Amino acid sequence: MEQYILVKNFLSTEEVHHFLELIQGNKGLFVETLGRWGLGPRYQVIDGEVIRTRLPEVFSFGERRLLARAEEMAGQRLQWLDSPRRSMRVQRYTRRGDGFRWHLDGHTWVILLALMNSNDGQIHVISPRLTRFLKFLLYPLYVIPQVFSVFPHQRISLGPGDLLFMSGGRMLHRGVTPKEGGERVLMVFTFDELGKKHNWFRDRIARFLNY
Ligand SMILES: O=C(O)CCC(=O)C(=O)O
Ligand SMILES: [Fe+2]
Repeated sequence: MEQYILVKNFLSTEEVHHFLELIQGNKGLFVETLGRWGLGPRYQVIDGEVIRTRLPEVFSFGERRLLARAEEMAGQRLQWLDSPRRSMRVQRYTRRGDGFRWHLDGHTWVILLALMNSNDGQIHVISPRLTRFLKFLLYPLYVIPQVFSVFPHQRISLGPGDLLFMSGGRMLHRGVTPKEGGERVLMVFTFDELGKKHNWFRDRIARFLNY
């Protein structure tokens, strides 16, 4: 799989409504990230540990419907990211400028499942091939990640129910919110190759940066 797989309407309209209602009814669970002086992501998040205890339906949905599907799409055996906190998340972007700078995920694979996108939010991705060259610039250019935008990238919009599967660990990507008003809500599920050992160092960095 060279790029990514987009599955339109992976969730039915009823399922989308159901999850949205569940999440709206638990808005108090969202924690707002501060974006670490503009370097980290800015968004609202419910982390995987909270999902397990307070939104068990989202957790079991992931277990039931997504792991096998992700393996099929990746063409290999996978495991959930070995961090209960970061293996699943619900993410919400409501303000212009909310989102993620160009980055690589600490885990190899990710499913982004959109429930709502009324602010034209997008995910921008750079191909794995180009990423192989550019990733060496990621840390030297840490404070000016915008420079990656000059390289060719694809812009993906997910509508309610759409699923995006990609190798977020091998493709530079970012999430953008171009306008004020409306909101984008994603359920995020993360996977590694079967047998991959947890990298505590990367986890510490990710935790520091809030993603
Ligand atoms: O906002 C997005 O669409 C991208 C999210 C993302 O890259 C992540 O959660 O690691
Ligand atoms: Fe990411």
